[in-house]
Formats: sequence, structure tokens, C-alpha cells
Amino acid sequence: MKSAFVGIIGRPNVGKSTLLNAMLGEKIAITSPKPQTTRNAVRGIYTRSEGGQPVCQLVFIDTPGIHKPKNKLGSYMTDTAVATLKEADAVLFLVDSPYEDNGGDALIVDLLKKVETPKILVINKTDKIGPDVFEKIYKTYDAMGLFDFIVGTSAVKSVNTDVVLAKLEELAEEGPMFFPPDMVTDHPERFLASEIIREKLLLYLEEEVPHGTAVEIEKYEELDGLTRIYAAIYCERKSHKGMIIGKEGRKIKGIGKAARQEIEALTGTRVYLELFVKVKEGWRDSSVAISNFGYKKD
Ligand SMILES: Nc1nc2c(ncn2[C@@H]2O[C@H](COP(=O)(O)OP(=O)(O)OP(=O)(O)O)[C@@H](O)[C@H]2O)c(=O)[nH]1
Ligand SMILES: [Mg+2]
Repeated sequence: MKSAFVGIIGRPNVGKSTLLNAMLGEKIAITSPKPQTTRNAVRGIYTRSEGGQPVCQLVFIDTPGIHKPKNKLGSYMTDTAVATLKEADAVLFLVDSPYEDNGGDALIVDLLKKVETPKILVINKTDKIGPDVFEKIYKTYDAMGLFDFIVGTSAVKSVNTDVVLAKLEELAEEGPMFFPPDMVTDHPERFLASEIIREKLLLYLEEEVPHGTAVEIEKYEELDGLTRIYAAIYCERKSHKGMIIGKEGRKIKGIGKAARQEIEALTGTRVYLELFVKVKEGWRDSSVAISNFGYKKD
């Protein structure tokens, strides 16, 4: 039996969460076209069996994109990603554009130089970047001599996700099974539901508004095939509250409907979802508030 903890790191929006979901064949982590979607370390578990017997377990830790923080939440997010680097047995470093001196990727490369763990460079979005750019990226990183393996992937098209998994299995060492073989994540449904709501906020709202939201599940109960969820959406300004609710409540209705459908698929139950909006000014710079919203070390 082989096992390993695998950190997935990179700048915001390079496709870390999409790649995790593609490798697992299930959606565990939320994704969006907006940077800074992931806020916590999100664990996803991949177990490969042969003849009904588990032979390899990879515990992935998807992390927030590493960026220059503008508030305490941002610092928490970047700290979470950097801490994962130290805990992981192997690292997947995702990029989607050419290396630039003094750029965001350069900062991550410096961090990677300080850890001994095996490192795989994943050049993601190959469906979009074209062969010339791919070659440029490949050559620069290859010349660093820092990576055990370099691979191009398209997370949205599930191209080469099997190659990444096979390489990680090769790099993994003998170790115990950490989780039951059929488990895909150890996060409770309640957390996944709050993340799904947050994903819809990112999809339905523009600019700074969704980044200033947090979702708090106030009640979560399942009875006779019906899950009742009461969730508060916190935002940073009164004007944002109006935008979240929308004209005649249309915006929040759309958000609620999309979230409900996905939570129904997740739980396999019918879902009653009630959303309400509250204002907590400047919460992203309050240590107490960010910790209360669950942005803290486990
Ligand atoms: N074309 C293309 N788009 C991709 C690919 N992988 C991810 N994306 C898109 O890139 C955007 C960001 O994806 P995420 O998975 O949320 O990125 P992330 O790195 O987890 O971002 P943060 O959580 O903000 O750090 C989404 O719109 C994805 O659909 C890919 O292989 N090709
Ligand atoms: Mg993410």
C-alpha cells in the first residue's frame, strides 16, 4: 500500500480546484472564472484499487491561490497555501502562463526551492495556450532543474489527469490508508453546501461584491429525505446587500435555485434552502470575523 498527501498550489485562477475535481471524477471543490475562489485547504481523496484491494491512496489538499494579500482574509488564504507546502509529501505546482521574473510564480518558485518534497509542474489550460506558449513555459521551468516531472494538462477536458495520478503514485512511498477507500472528501456536507452557495455568489455577482461575501450555515437538518438549510450571506456593505438581493429579489432567487439544485445532487435528498443577507462591515479585516466564518486552522 502506498499513500501520500499532495499539495496543489499556484497563483489564483490557474485551475487548481478544477484539476482536483477532474482527478477525482467528482466535484469536491468549487471553481469559478474569478480569482481567489478557494479560501480554505480543501481535501479530496483518491484511492486506486486492484482486484478490490486498495493499492494507493492520494490525499489532495487544494489550496487558495497565492497572491499579495490586501486584507486579513487574503493573508489567511496565502498562509494556508504556504503551510500546506510544508505538510505535503508531494507538490503539484500549477501554472497557466509563461514565467516572469518578480511575478507571482517567481514567488512560489522561491518557496518551492525551500522544500525537499517531490515536485510536479503542471502546465494547465493546454486547450487554450497553444504549443508555442507551452514550449516557452516548459523550457523555462525545465531549466530550473527543480521539478521531478513536467506535464501539460487540460483540467476542463480531463486531458492528462491520468498521467498526473500515475506519476504521483510512482512518487508515493509505502504508507497507511488514511481514509476508507470509498471516501472522496472528509469535509462534512454542511461545509460543502456553504461552498456551493459561495460558488453561486461568485458566478452571479460582479467585481468586488462576491469577494466580500461569506456564507454561514445557521441551521442544517435532514429529516425524511428533506434537508432544510438556513444560510446567512454576509456582505461588506449595505449597497452590496441590495445587489445580492437584486430587483424584486430576482438575484438571490437565482442564486438560491442554482445552489439548491446542486446541494440536492450532493445530498441525494430534496433541499429546502433559505438564504438571507446580512451586513458585516469590513469583516475581511477582522480576525474574529474571519475565524468565526471558518477561516482558521483546523
Ligand atoms: N480553458 C481552460 N480553462 C480552465 C482549465 N482549468 C480551469 N479552467 C478555468 O479557469 C477558471 C479558474 O479555475 P479554478 O479551478 O477555480 O482555479 P483555481 O486555481 O482553483 O483558483 P483559486 O481558487 O481562485 O486559486 C475557471 O473558469 C475554470 O473553468 C483548463 O484546463 N482549460
Ligand atoms: Mg480554487
